[in-house]
Formats: sequence, structure tokens, C-alpha cells
Amino acid sequence: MAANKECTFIAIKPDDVQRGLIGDIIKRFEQKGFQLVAMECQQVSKEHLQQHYIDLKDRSFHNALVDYMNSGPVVAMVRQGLKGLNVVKTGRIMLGETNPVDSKPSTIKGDFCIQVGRNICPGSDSVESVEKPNALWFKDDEQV
Ligand code: DAT
Ligand code: MG
Repeated sequence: MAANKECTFIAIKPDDVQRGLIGDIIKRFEQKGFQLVAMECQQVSKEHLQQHYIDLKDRSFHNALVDYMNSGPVVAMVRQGLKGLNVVKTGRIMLGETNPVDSKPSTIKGDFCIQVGRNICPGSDSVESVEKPNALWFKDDEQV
């Protein structure tokens, strides 16, 4: 990543790939002006997902979450903007709250889903936490 850029990791979950929402979701980040760094539709292993959700390993829903994310292909992407434009924070605002019940209309979760276990899009929640998922999901030479 260029030194003057801030990255965020965003994904689209299996049932939303199946619902045909990829275009609608990508369009919002395109319109916003977040630059595309990497994007791939991939079905990843449970081990990969356990690593991705390692911070939630003690939560009751952890195994169900891993099984669900492993149930079909997901679209993973990295987007970036100039430092100071806060793409991580803005990305989270565009996604909405973790629980769609709390998400405002015009956010992704506010517009496309109704329950927390099927909440469409994970996205980085801090600048510090971006590097790990980017490295887990994409090799260096897959990020342009
Ligand atoms: P976010 O995806 O908004 O960063 P998170 O990292 O706390 O939220 O949780 C990761 C995923 O785990 C979330 O997208 C859906 C699932 N999840 C979170 N809280 C849950 C709950 N109370 N019941 C069921 N699934 C939950
Ligand atoms: Mg999270």
C-alpha cells in the first residue's frame, strides 16, 4: 500500500452473493470514490475463516458464523483512499451497524438485510485492524 493511502477490507457474504447483491454493494463504494486495490470471489476454508474471526472465537455464534461463511463463495475486496479521508471510518458508516435493526436507511445493512446473523458485509473497524485480513485474503502481488 502506498504510504499516503489508507486501506479498508470489505466482504460480501455467501447469501448476498447468492441474492445477486454484488453489483449493488460494489456500486456504492465505486460511487463514493474508494479506489479498488483487490477483489476476488472465493470460497475459503473453515481454517481461513477461524483465523479471520479469531477475535470472536469465544462468542457463542463463532462456529455458526464460520460454517455460514464457508457455505458458499464470498466476495472479498480491499479499497483505499488518501490518508485523512478516513476510508475505514467512512466505510463503516456506509455499511451501517453490525445489527441491521440499528442501521439507518441508505446504509448497506439498513437497506438490504434484517438480522444480525445475515448482515451482508463485514468491514474493517479500525486502521490498525486492516492489515491482518488484507494479508489473509490477498497476496501482496494481488493488491494493486
Ligand atoms: P462487524 O461485522 O460489524 O464488524 P463483529 O466483528 O462484531 O461485527 O461480528 C462479526 C460478525 O459476527 C457479524 O458481522 C455477524 C456476526 N455476529 C456479531 N454479533 C452477533 C450476534 N450477537 N449474533 C449472531 N451473529 C453475530
Ligand atoms: Mg468486525
